[in-house]
Formats: sequence, C-alpha cells, structure tokens
Amino acid sequence: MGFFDRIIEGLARTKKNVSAQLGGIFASFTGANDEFFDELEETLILADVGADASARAVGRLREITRERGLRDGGEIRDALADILTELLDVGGAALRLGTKPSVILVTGVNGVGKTTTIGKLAANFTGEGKKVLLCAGDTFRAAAAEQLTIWAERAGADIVRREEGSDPASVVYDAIAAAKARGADIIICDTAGRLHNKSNLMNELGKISRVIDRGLPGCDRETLLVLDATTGQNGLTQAKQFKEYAGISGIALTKLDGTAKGGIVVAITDQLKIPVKLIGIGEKTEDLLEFDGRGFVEALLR
Ligand SMILES: Nc1nc2c(ncn2[C@@H]2O[C@H](COP(=O)(O)OP(=O)(O)O)[C@@H](O)[C@H]2O)c(=O)[nH]1
Ligand SMILES: [Mg+2]
Repeated sequence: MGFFDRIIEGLARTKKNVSAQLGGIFASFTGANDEFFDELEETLILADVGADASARAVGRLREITRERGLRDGGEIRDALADILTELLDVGGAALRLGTKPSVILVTGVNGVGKTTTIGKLAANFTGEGKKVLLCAGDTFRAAAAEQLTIWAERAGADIVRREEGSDPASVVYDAIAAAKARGADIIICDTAGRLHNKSNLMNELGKISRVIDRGLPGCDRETLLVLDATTGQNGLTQAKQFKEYAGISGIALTKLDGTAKGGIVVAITDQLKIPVKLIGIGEKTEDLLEFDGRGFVEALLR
C-alpha cells in the first residue's frame, strides 16, 4: 500500500468527522458564492487548520476562482488542494542522513510517542539493511530504557543504555563511541520530555547537542520534535517552546489514526515553518510514514 492508501486508512476516523465535511462541501457545491467560501473557511477551522491559515487559504482561493473564472466545484477543489499543498511545502521534508554515522535526536513531551516512533524508525532502517544503534537518553525512568530495549530487539538494532538517573549526555557520549566502534549507520537518541522544568530541559538538550558536535563533527543530524496530533492547537504551544530551545529540523506527528483532525498538519507547518517529516498512524512498526504533502491533502479533501 502506498502513502495515499495508508493515509486514507489512517485518517479513517478523522474523515468521519471533519474531512467528510470538507469532501461534502464540494459534493454539495452549487456555486462559488460568499456562502460557499464562508462555509469552507469554517470547515477548515474545524479541521484544525487554524484560523490564520484557513483565512489565507480561502482568501487565495477566492482570488484564483475570480482570476481564472472557475465555476466547477471540482476545479475549485483542485485549486484548494494546490493552495494547501503549497502551505505544507516549507522545504526539506526528507530526512537528511547522508553521513555514517548520522544522528536522529528525538524530543518532545511525555506520552507523545517518542519511544514508539524511534522503534518504528529503527525497524524501517534495519529493514533497509542499515545498522542502527539506539541510545536510551531518557534516563528519568528505568521503564523508558526497558521500552526502548524491547523495540531494539524487535527491530534488530543495538542499544546503549545506562542505569536510571544517569546523565543523558553521557549516554549519548557512550552511544557515539559504540557507533564508531561497531560501524553503525544511524544513531537514534531517545530523550526525556519533562517540559515542566524548562531550563532543565534546555540545558539537557544543549548538553546532548554539544556532545554530538564534539563526537561527530559535521555529521548529518536531525532533531525531530514529536507531537501528538490529537492535542490539536495545544500541541503548537509546546512546539514553539521546543523550537526556541532546540534547533528542530523536523516534526514527527503521531496518532493521526486517532481522533486527530488532519488539518493540524497544515497549522503546524504554517506556524512553525518546520517541515512535518514523519507521521504516525498506529502503534505497530509499519504505522510510520514519510510525509508527502500532496498525498496528504488529497486524502484530506477526498
Ligand atoms: N494510535 C497511536 N498510538 C500511538 C502512536 N504513536 C505512539 N502511540 C502510543 O502512545 C503512547 C505513548 O507512546 P510513547 O512512545 O511511550 O511516548 P513517549 O513518552 O513520548 O516516549 C503509547 O501507548 C504508544 O503506543 C500512533 O501513531 N498512533
Ligand atoms: Mg518514551
């Protein structure tokens, strides 16, 4: 199954409430009048696209409709799809992992799906024949390293861990040494997500970052922020804080199979100007997809 079918499947529940309405607006299209555009804007807001982006998207759609003299609902739908796809394109959607080893640092608050996303990523990479080393940088709870160990075994990846309460940066230090010694292609680092102590979190991420700079100068590095799509617009506030502390290179948006409204992807990209690189549509290994903006919008508007 390709991205399009998987995302349709993943968004099935979402579609029942919101996307169905988006599709419905075009299905019951009777004319490109104010009523139509107002209803469309409202539905986009309900789909979590956000008030700003919804207003801009519909404003642009009105212009295009006028300029091109569009009358057909299908043509207007296609124009909207182009506008939303453009909003989703902030560049650099693909993971950049060219060096050996390269590093993926995974951040985000508790419960968003960091460890699960790491497990899925690890399985995907080992499936491509890559040598993966997981780094149990969430040393806050012993259970975190346990959970990561289970994923490592499942994926056929190595893991470097230490006892609960260890300094996360020192675990990263060990992981880099191990990756060099064993010839690993990719190091994926888990981190703890305690946002309630911001300066602590910032210090911790800064320290980890410096250890990577020193241990692997010039390596390709992705710093992914994992966000739970079901938290909707609230997740955006979190994201802005992380963006400030850690140079986030991409978003992994999880739980799009749940009650999430797909439009949140547009709101996140539009407000943060950081590309969504991965989306999670379930708890199993295969439920992680590389993001494709065009395919996503088509699924949303279907
Ligand atoms: N339905 C669904 N559940 C997910 C997804 N990603 C993670 N989860 C679940 O979210 C919960 C928290 O995940 P975990 O990886 O432990 O979060 P962490 O605290 O950020 O490391 C677990 O029950 C996961 O199975 C997803 O894409 N879809
Ligand atoms: Mg975790």
